[in-house]
Amino acid sequence: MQLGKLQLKVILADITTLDVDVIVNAANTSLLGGGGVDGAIHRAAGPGLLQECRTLGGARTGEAKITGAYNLPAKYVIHTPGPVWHGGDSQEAYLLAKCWRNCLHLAAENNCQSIAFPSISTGVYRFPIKVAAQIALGEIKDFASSPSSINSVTICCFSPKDQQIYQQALQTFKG
Ligand code: AR6
Repeated sequence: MQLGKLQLKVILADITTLDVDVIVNAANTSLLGGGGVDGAIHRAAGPGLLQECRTLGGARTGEAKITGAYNLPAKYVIHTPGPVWHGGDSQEAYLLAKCWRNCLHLAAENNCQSIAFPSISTGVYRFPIKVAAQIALGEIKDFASSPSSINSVTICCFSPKDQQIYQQALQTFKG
């Protein structure tokens, strides 16, 4: 989908293999690694990433912090702790929107042209993926309405089912 000068696509891939300027890590507030996509990114990047993450002092849910990407093909990694799903009345939607927004702005501040996101919070953190997809698209669309360095946003899914959900959200998205 084309949103102004920004190209948005939904793909099925391992995010650690993507040759984009920045990949987003669905981290936890320690920013010191974990399982899921976080574990995969740290394994593929190598120990330099953890060393740099140790200097960051963690991050609050919804915040975003940038590091180098070490052995990854990307230039940078943006780490963002998504919200844990507690049923929907604990500001989960607001916090997930904040993750997507802060990552996009931080990537633009660092002059990135292309960014790839995993499905933040929908794994171990159990955020319902259909709701998450609407939130993600809303933030991308808002972001695309102002000029920035970013011309490509990729949502990188890790299962065909997840990919189908984001693709369907994209097709039916009205803003
Ligand atoms: N490439 C792309 N997506 C992936 C990959 C990969 N290599 N591996 C997993 N996913 P999760 P969360 C997908 O659980 O829910 C960690 O321990 C996965 O299928 O990684 O935000 C952190 O340290 C799912 O769709 O992140 C935190 O403690 C999506 O990535 C906690 O998990 C997110 O699932 C964060 O939980």
